[in-house]
Amino acid sequence: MIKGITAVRQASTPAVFDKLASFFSALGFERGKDWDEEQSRGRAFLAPLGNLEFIDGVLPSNADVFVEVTSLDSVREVAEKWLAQSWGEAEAASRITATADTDWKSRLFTVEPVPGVAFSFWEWLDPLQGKPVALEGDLSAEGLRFAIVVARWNAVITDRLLQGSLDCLYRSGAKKEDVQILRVPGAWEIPSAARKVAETGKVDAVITLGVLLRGETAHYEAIYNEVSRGIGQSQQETGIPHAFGVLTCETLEQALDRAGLKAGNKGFEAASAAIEMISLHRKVAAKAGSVKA
Ligand code: DLZ
Repeated sequence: MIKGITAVRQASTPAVFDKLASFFSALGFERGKDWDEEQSRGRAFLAPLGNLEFIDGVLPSNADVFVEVTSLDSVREVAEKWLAQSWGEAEAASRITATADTDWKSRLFTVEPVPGVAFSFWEWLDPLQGKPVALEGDLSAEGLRFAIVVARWNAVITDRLLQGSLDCLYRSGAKKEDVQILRVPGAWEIPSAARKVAETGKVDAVITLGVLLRGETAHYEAIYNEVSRGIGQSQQETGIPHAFGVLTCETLEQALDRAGLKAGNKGFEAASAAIEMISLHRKVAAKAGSVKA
């Protein structure tokens, strides 16, 4: 399963390393895991989305990292201020290009925080790109509290789902102390544990993980219906988002595919849905004037 892309850049000197870290911190990037060891130091900066693009044609700038932003002008202001402080007013101007339209309906400027290392920042002219305006949840889990209810039945698979959920939560900014894990015997017990923990009012979302295998489960349909109904009912009646990560498969092989092999990891997807739904609930409430998103 492909998990992410990391663009690694070697700083030519310790001073360049410090300058680059200072520049990206000033821009407000979310921080990743740093390290300081005898052989090397690392500073990590995260973005909600990453992709790798190969281009057959002319590049819009000499930068080899392009950062998509919203509010390009505000980003530019921060970059200019940082340049002026780091290099002085006179040199600052030579380290940043004018903001110009590109040929892909966006605006872009390029900045060289240190000589020979360039970054282009850009934003869409029409950020919605023709799509109707919609309220959508964000994918940051910073400061959010979660309960994961995971069934022990078919643990070889549910452990992988749990790993996927934790991976998503931590990489999205959740703190370890804000994630409770509740283990239950089987899928049948998930709704009751989910409801109990949701009712404590101490979690912002519940993630439910289990595996029902048709071949192994007598009254498979009846159990599945009751598990899904119970989780849905707990969600509706407590008002706390419940992500549904209960797999229903014909075979163990199919379940393994959905737990990190060929078909992604449904635990990861359920955690991501939980984060998004917390944010969406808050936005809807904020729009209605009751809570700050
Ligand atoms: C009993 C049972 C069976 C046959 N199959 C499954 C299954 O495929 N997946 C699962 O999560 N749990 C199964 N269980 C256990 C029930 O969910 C429940 O834990 C027990 O019946 C005890 O109430």
